[in-house]
Amino acid sequence: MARLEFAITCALTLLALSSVASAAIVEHTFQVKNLTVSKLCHRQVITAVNGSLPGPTIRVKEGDTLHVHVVNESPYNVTIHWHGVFQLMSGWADGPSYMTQCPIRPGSSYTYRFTITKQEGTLWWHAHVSWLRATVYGALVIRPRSGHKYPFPKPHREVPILLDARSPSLE
Ligand SMILES: [Cu+2]
Repeated sequence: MARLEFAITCALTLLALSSVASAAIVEHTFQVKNLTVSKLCHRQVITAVNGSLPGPTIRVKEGDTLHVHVVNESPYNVTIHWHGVFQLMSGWADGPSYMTQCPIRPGSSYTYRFTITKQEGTLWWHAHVSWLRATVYGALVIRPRSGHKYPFPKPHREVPILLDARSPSLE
């Protein structure tokens, strides 16, 4: 009986270690600051991440832990909402300002740390304070962990499509 318990314990330990071993820590730095863009012959100052609109696409596998260092060099308070991420045991990293965290003040930084658990697909991240969400956003692509299949036929090709959510008042 003791041998059976030992064998079961070893099997469970190996199973736990194999799921941990396939996960990674994915790190990004978001530099939030103002920049001037030209669109339809109109110059405008916007706030964006890493100087691009939309901001960087984050690619992870299910089970990975995401570390995103947000450096706020804009003149505004900012938070980043990880839209649709379950945030199991990491609700404080969800991002809505004044709900799960105080805003990241101008000149300050904050690191979001959370594990993507039990979900796959394409989500998005965006600022969750005032109208910054109009220009501070990007895609979050979650692929199945190594050795696991997509919950649907594997796509031939993937192209994230982000719709611009700018307010008419910013046009
Ligand atoms: Cu959201």
